[in-house]
Amino acid sequence: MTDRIDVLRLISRQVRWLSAAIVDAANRGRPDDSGVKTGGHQASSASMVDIAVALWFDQLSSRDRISVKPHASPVLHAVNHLLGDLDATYLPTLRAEGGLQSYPSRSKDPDTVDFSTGSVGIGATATVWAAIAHRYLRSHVPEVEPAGRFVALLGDAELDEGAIWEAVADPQVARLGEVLWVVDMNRQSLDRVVPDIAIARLEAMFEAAGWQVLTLKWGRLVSALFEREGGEELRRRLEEMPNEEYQRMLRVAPDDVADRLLAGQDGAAALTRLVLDVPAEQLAAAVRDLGGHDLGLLVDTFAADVDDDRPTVVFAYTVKGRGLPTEGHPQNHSALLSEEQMRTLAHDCGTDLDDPWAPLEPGDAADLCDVRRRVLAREPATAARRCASRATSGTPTASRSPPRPRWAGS
Ligand SMILES: Cc1ncc(C[n+]2csc(CCOP(=O)(O)OP(=O)(O)O)c2C)c(N)n1
Ligand SMILES: [Mg+2]
Repeated sequence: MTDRIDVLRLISRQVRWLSAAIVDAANRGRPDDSGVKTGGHQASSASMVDIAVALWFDQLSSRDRISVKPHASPVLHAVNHLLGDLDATYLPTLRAEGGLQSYPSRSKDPDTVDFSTGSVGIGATATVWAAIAHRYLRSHVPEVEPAGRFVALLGDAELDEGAIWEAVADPQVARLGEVLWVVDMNRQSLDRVVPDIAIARLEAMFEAAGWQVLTLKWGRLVSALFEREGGEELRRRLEEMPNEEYQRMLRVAPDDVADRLLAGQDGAAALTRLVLDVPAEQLAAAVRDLGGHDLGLLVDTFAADVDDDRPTVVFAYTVKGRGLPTEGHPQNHSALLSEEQMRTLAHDCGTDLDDPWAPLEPGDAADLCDVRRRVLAREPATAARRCASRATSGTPTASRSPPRPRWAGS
């Protein structure tokens, strides 16, 4: 039996593959004469894969509702596909008429989407207003069932939006323990590496508004190096490095990482000893070991550290384009992988570009998908919802067509 986190890693690899392949199929796979590319966001998706996998494949319950940053819609569809909620025939249809929408859409996408997103910031705040609306309904309509968590997965540039701060600072919101926001801190926006995200200021703003703030900066691999002699110096070097320099370091060959770390560090004897002692591949893995990619750390944090009596924001540090050849590149926002790059990615992910939607081989990862499909199966919306709707609108809703059942198999 494979370790639980190793199984999550296998699923993460498959979600990384599928989300890149969904965008690839929409572009290279659907040539069109207009000369205008279809587009899609492989790097924004790759950044959020591990956070999504930790939630859907370990943490979420069927009562939870989740909002996904607009440019990670391929991740949402890849997850829904693995959970049996989206047929493979839809996977090549991103941005095609009648197909998967550019951004998650409750009304137009064929699979389960809890919140429509697209205008950055708004989708995240919808979780807050949904939590308040649900509390109101529960207090007025006894049949309304308890909610789970209202979760938002945000891009870090969404924190530039005024709508976010209007929601964060609302006095009612500080009591909403069911709200959980996870910020994909890739420190990149549309077309630049954000030079100074002023994370401490953002943390203080959430804290001042009564939120619990959890920051997952480093994963457990590099944290173990921080414990060794010279480790404190390594941490300081990494944390004081400007984001541009950090992201450049991610793009050099493993053999060159030590030189990058030691550049300008003359006389740092303990740091030099540590860096030269760690094998190059391990050092390259360690410098990109950010909290938002450490599946064990993510599931433990979601399971144990999130308070129930106030909203929580998790700042999960990530690399934009994680695992893709565009990893950490300042111009990667809309970059599309070439056929050759897709072939290499397929190989790295244990799959085949010529059979991109092949299901997972029978085994632990496929079994976990089945288990999670059953756990996340939702009851079709029933009388309580219709009753709640009547209570608030004053009009009967029986003549409306019944809401479509969610999760396949439910
Ligand atoms: C209200 C609004 N303003 C601007 C945009 C254009 N826009 C699309 S994505 C984005 C930011 C992307 O950065 P981030 O949220 O950090 O996500 P990432 O791609 O880095 O994962 C912006 C400004 C938008 N969609 N909505
Ligand atoms: Mg970003």
